[in-house]
Amino acid sequence: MTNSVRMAHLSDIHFGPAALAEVQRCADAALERIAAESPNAVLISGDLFDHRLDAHAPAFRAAVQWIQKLANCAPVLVLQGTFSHDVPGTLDILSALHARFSVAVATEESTWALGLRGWERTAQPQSDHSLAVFAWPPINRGLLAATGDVNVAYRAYASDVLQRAQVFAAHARTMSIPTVLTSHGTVNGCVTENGQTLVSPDHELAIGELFETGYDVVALGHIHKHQVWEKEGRYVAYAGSLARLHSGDYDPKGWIQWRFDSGVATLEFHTTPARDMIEFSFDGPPDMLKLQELASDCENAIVRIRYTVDAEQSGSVDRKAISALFANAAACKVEGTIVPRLTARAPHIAATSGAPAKLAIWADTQEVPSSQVDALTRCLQELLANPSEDEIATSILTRIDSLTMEQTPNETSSSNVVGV
Ligand SMILES: [Mn+2]
Repeated sequence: MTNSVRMAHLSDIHFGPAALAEVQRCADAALERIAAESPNAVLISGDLFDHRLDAHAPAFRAAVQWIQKLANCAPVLVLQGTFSHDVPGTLDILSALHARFSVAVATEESTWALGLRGWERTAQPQSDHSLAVFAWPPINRGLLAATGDVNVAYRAYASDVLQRAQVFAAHARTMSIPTVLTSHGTVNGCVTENGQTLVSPDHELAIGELFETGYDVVALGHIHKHQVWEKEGRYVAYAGSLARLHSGDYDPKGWIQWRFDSGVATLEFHTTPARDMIEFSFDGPPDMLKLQELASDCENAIVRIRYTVDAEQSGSVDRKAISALFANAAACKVEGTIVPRLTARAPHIAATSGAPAKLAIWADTQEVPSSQVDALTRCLQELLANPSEDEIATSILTRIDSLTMEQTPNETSSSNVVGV
């Protein structure tokens, strides 16, 4: 084995018709850099495709040609991604590609080692191997749910896989071969490209468990935000998507170059020329002249325009006209927030705090006689002093009772009146 090994780790390419120009530009930029750097191996940790594609679709051909060019630089290992993206069976064609090096496809749990002729599927790495990889692609969770709770079944399955992975890494380590665990799933506590933190015990991967497997590097796909965890010189990392695929994603896009020097792993993040994510924010209706001016710099960018207006102004915002200004952008999202207008019949009373002060202002404006103001103030103080509704109710009832008893005898209650 050699003392220094370099592996390019790319992920979530998403070749498909929707963003093909963007994906192609970023994929070509990565390819150019990889050709120049000449790493010992290339790993793609899932989601090469965006969805089911026909063999004659331009996006399918673009993906296959790109993989072939990568395989002219170094041996390529492609991991199965999410089933809705890498539809089962689609990746198999890649292993038939003719290139300087071979393309290996991992669609099931499998162990690989990098030899002189490229990736070899092997139960145990040998001393002439320079890198050992445990591939753990997604599985169909539905198949685990035959009996009982699917999440409980999944945890038991995952624990078995990680145990096998641990044994494989331990063996490689006895021969000082660098180890990589690659998977495609969600790490509990990771952050998405929209800045949302995903927390649930039902996510496929737990960061602590991944570190416990003892791999130098856990190279992940699925989450499009590039992020890295480090513990005692070992790493768990998402390469992130190669291109900017969604609105709200402000992060640099790219791929990781891993380097293993005499048992020490290091990483370098290489960015791709992903399109810009540009946001304009207005407090009030968007300034159309300003937007017209700004639109010329937004060609091919993902544009987000946010504004906050009150209910009366909302009708004056022409969202279609705003979108039309950004017709050259890759996407234009217009998001308006309407603030409901609070109406107060007596704004000076509404603006004053405390019921007694409000009462005083009201009495003043209504020219209420001072004796009545005093009585009302006393009532109010009494109400405010009473801690419970029950006490208020009891005191009112007591007062009604005493009023009834003070009734004069000639006052007759209506029930005693008989009509003739
Ligand atoms: Mn993906």
